[in-house]
Amino acid sequence: MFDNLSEKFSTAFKHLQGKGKISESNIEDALKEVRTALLEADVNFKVVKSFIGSVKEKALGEKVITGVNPEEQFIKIVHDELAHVMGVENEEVDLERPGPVAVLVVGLNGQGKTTFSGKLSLHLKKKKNKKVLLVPCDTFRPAAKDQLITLAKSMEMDWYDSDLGKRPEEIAKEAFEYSKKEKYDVVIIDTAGRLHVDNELMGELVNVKKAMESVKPEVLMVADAMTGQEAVNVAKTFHDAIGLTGIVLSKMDSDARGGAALSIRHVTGVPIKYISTGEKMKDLELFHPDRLAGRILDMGDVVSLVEKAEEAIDQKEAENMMKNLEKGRFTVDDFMKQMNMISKLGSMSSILKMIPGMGGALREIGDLSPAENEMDKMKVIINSMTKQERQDYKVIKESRIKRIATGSGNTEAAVKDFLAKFRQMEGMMKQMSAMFGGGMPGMPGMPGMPGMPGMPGGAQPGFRAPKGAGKKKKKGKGKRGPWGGGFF
Ligand SMILES: Nc1nc2c(ncn2[C@@H]2O[C@H](COP(=O)(O)OP(=O)(O)O)[C@@H](O)[C@H]2O)c(=O)[nH]1
Ligand SMILES: [Mg+2]
Repeated sequence: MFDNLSEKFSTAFKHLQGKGKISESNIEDALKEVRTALLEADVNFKVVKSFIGSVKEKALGEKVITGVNPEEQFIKIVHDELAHVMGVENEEVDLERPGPVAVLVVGLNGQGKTTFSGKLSLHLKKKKNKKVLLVPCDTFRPAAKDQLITLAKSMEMDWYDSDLGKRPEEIAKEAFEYSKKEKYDVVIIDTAGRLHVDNELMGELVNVKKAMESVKPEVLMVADAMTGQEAVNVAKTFHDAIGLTGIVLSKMDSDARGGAALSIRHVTGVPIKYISTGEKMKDLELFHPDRLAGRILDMGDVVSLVEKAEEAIDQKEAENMMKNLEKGRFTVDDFMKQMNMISKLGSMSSILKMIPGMGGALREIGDLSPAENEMDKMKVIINSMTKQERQDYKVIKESRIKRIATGSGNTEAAVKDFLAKFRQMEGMMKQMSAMFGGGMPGMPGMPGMPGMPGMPGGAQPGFRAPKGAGKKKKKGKGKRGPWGGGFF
């Protein structure tokens, strides 16, 4: 996400390194590079112009704060301005009204409407405790109905058996009546798209919207973030024709240049409500402009990381592991559980990018897939071990090594290599648990992982955490989170 932009910004900020204070002449070069970076990221030129104007005004108007160097000050101003152009904090679908709440999901073909409809249903059911009905309403591409139903079934979500022979507005109305009768809280209607904006599509959507008018539907447009300003233009057309209440940026996991995220709100006036970050149903995030600004500037996004960790990590499992560790025990089973927890958080690079300063380090390292492959290889080896072996790897001698190698499709050398690495890890865990008197949180480092960067030594000089980072309130889960510094 935003890799190019991050890189360009970090070069721009270097212009202010070692300067005593911000002045008109010394921010000139930095501003020029920020401007180029934004334009290259396909940000709308009007947005760029107003962005640069505000940053300049604020930078020159800033009081000299002792102890804060100009580079840090400038980064902070750019950060706040980025958050500002992306819009308001975390507006979600409005659920505070008498239901059922109707949500129309609109957009062109292939943008991620059906996927988002599924994701939103899961989010509202799991996080908001809502009874949700999914309604296929794409009469243009009938296969979309099966796609939505398959998703619904995989999540045990209710769906409406739409009659695709009817007109979309009829389907929407019928489904809504049904949801009233069955006391649903939210009805998500997955509408049809087209390859391009055309009158037929707009007419169809206007009719669906009209049919729902009395219940003031939420109208969310899904826009592929990779398409940059094109997405912005489409959003504007949709908004003018049917009136949007929110935008969903999809495919933010791909190499989005940033143009859509940074322009769409400014140009259309419609708030971004969600971002879609992958093909899986759980890959949905609420829109937090300040956190996204932090990610763009390589400040990481520790708050989101902690939230993800809290969701993915089984508290009980983590506590058991802690108890083992306090006794100085670290088994292959524990290691496997840790690797599984990490995998649940997402790809390694996506996790690392949320850590302040790691974006830069990642760019230097490049591909992290060797480390991920290594983890997968280890898992296969562990899966070929018996329960006893996982509890006490020391029983593994020559004949067992042979068996594990054959079972996992590896060479004996690979199994031995794994055991050697594990022994090293075990030693480290013991050392750490002694050092911290057992108070050390979960994740061990993984020695010998190829391509694994070290601690955020690659942090940018003069880095400052964004305001509010790490201020997250404790959720009463005990003082010592299951999640700790070790792995990173
Ligand atoms: N990587 C990625 N792929 C996505 C995301 N959202 C949707 N897709 C993929 O994009 C394709 C089109 O999505 P779909 O929901 O069918 O689009 P629709 O035509 O607008 O309903 C599918 O292959 C999805 O798996 C996302 O956030 N990230
Ligand atoms: Mg679809």
